[in-house]
Parts: sequence; structure tokens; C-alpha cells
Amino acid sequence: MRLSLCFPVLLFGCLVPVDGMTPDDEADNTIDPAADEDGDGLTNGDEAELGTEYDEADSDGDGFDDGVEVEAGTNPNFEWSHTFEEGGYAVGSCPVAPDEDNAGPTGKGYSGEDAYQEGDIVANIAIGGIDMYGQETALYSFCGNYVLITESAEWCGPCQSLAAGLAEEQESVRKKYDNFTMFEFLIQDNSGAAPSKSVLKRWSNNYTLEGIPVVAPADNTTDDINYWLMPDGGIPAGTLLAPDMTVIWSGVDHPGEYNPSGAAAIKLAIKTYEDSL
Ligand SMILES: [Ca+2]
Ligand SMILES: [Ca+2]
Ligand SMILES: [Ca+2]
Ligand SMILES: [Ca+2]
Repeated sequence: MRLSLCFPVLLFGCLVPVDGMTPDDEADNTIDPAADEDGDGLTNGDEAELGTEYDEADSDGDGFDDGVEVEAGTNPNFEWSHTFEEGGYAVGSCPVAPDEDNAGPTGKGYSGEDAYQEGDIVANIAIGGIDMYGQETALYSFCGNYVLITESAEWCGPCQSLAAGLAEEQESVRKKYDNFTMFEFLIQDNSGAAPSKSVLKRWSNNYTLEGIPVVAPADNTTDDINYWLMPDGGIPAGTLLAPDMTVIWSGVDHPGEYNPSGAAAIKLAIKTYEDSL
């Protein structure tokens, strides 16, 4: 949608015929750059600069109006970039959407299975999965931040030990760097099934993970779950992503540098993050 730069349109209109334009296009030339056609809090002129729709309050259809997204610092042209009603998560700004066409694992895991290695762009995990509030939550909502993903399961003892220290770890890193967030990917409950909302809530409460999204996959049989495992095929696993959703630390690249608890991997990932700044 093209906006006219002529002004003031309210006094004189702006109906200069342009070759090839339809009557509808010509009508668009009467748009006032200073008006807010769709009532989303941004002027038509602002929307032309942002690339959002001047006649659509929620350009990317993610449930948050364009003006709300600009205010919150999320990307109004990318559906996965938005804040959440509950949880107070530190989402990123995501100025450029991840390169989804080139996303996917190129490394090899413990038995030759596909796994994420450093340099890979990750796919948008947990689409259709929920967090402990029942909100549909996906990784790309945190684009724009450094994201430390931990992969855990409710039945896994070392995962429980790791979870107990996550909130403190996040707090200490965020004191220094506010564009950092953790993302706990809880892949199974005690029975091996994809966790329900109440299981996620219990996990979050047990380890005071308020402010850290605890997210279940839509189901627990997808290949995607295996892409994040540690070199021995185990969990807990840790993977660190750059703001453009590229892997900058992956367990499969560090077979000699982690211990079975996963805690050392988290420390190494955070150190990698700090060294990268
Ligand atoms: Ca507007
Ligand atoms: Ca708009
Ligand atoms: Ca939106
Ligand atoms: Ca958005």
C-alpha cells in the first residue's frame, strides 16, 4: 500500500491521476499521513516508514496491534515476535525475522542423528506447544535476545538439579545483560508424555522459574526434540542462540566439555555468550 506524500490532503485532496492506477489506488492518495486510519496508535505516515499496514491495526495477525508492538519493542511485521499476556517474559526486539528457509540441523548427534551444531539457524521449536500458563509459546518469540535453551524432562533427576539453579543463573546474567533469556523446553512428564499445563506449572513452581518460559512440545515424538540433545544423547542439554536464532554454543560441538548434570554446559554457554559481546 503506497501512501501519498502530498499534504495537506484534508484541504485540497490529492487526486492527481497517475498512469496505471485503479480508482481504488487513486482513492488511497487521499490518505492523510498525520491521521491514524486504523486506530492502532501509529499515524499513516509512521506506518509507511515501518512497513506496517495503515488500514490494519494488527498487521502480522499475532493478536497485538502495531502501536502496542512498537511500544513494547517487538516486531510488528513478524507474527512470532510479541509479548505475552502472562509471565512477564523478556522477549526480544527481533528487528529482522530469522531466516526460516535456511533453518535446520546440520550436525550429527550421538548415533549419527541430526543435531544442531554451532552456526546452524534453528527452526521455530514448540509451535503449538504451551507454557505453564497455557499460552501457545514458540522459540521465535524470543528472537532479538540471546537465548539459552535447556532441554529437560520431569522424570530426569539431573534435570531437576539443573532447574533448581536456573532462576538464579538467569538473574545473575540479566543483571549485566538485559537481552538474555532462558527457555526451558520440558519434553516429557513422568510418564514420558508431552507435559500438560499442570505439569509445567508444577515444574515452574517447584523450581521458582517464574519469568522463564517452561514450554512443552506439541507432542513428544517429533524429531525436533532430538536435535537438542547432548553428545551422549542425554538430557539435560543446553544450547545458546544469538539474537538471529543462530547456534553459538551447542553440546554436540563440546563433547569433552560438559558433565552429565548439564550444569557445566550451561556455565560454558554463558561464558561463550559473555565472550561474544
Ligand atoms: Ca495506524
Ligand atoms: Ca496498522
Ligand atoms: Ca501484531
Ligand atoms: Ca509481531
